[in-house]
Amino acid sequence: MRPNRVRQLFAQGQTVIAGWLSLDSAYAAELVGSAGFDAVVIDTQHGMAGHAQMVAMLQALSHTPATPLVRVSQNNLAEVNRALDAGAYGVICPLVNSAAEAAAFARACRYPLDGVAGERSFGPARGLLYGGADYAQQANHTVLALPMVETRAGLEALDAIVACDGVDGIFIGPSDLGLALGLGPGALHTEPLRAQALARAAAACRAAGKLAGVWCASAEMARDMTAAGYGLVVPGHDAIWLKAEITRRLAVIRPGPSR
Ligand code: 3PY
Ligand code: MG
Repeated sequence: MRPNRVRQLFAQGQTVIAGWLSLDSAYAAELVGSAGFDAVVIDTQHGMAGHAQMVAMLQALSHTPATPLVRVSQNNLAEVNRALDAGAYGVICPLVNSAAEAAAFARACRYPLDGVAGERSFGPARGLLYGGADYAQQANHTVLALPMVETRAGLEALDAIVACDGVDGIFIGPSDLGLALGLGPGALHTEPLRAQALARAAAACRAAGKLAGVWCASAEMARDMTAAGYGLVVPGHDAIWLKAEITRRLAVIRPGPSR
C-alpha cells in the first residue's frame, strides 16, 4: 500500500505541515496539493464541499505529493467510512467529547481484522485505487484516526482520549477551544488560558507517543505551535489565503482603508 507520509514524518520526528481546503474546488485541491505541503485536509465540516466534491478533490490530490486527509462533519460511522472509501488516508473528527466517542470514531476507521476492534465496513472503492491492491491488509495500520479536542468535555477527557486504542493522535481546534474556555472564537494562541490548554494537549500526546495536531490562524501561530511540540500544523486555509492576497494587492493599487 502507498505509505502514509504523515505517519512516516511523525515516526522520523519531523513536523507535518498541512494545507486545508475550505473551497469546494478540485482545482484548488490540485493547486494546494502541489504547493509543497506534506498533507492536505479537505474540510467537510465548515468547508463548502459535499460528498461529490470531496471525491473530486481527493482525485485531484492523488496527482500531488500531499497525503489526502478529510475532516468529517460529525462522528458518524457512515460518514467516516465514505471518506476512507473515497481515498482519505486519515480522518479528523470534530467535537469529540469523551474516550467513548473517541473509541467509536477509531473503530469506524478500522476493519475488524487480525483482532482489531473495528467497525469499518468493507468497500474501499477509491481507497484501493489510491492505496494499492493490498489496501485491505494494510489500511488499519496506514490510515490515521485523529479526534478533535475542542470542547470543555473533550478537554476534561484529554488524557483518556489520547490513550484510546486506535487513536493515532489528536487535533486541536483553537476557535472552538476558545469558546469552551469562555474566551470567544478566534485563535489567539498567545492568550494565556488557550496557550495553557494547547501546551497541555501537546504534552499529553508527547507522553503517549501520539501525534499532536492543531489548526492555526496564521503562519506565525503554526511556527509557534511547532516550537510548542505540535507535530502537525495547518497554517490557515485556502479561503483565508485567497482573501489575504486579494486584500494585499488591492492595498498596493488603492492605498487607504479597504472597502
Ligand atoms: C476550530 O478552531 O475550532 C477548528 O475546528 C479549526 O478548523
Ligand atoms: Mg472546531
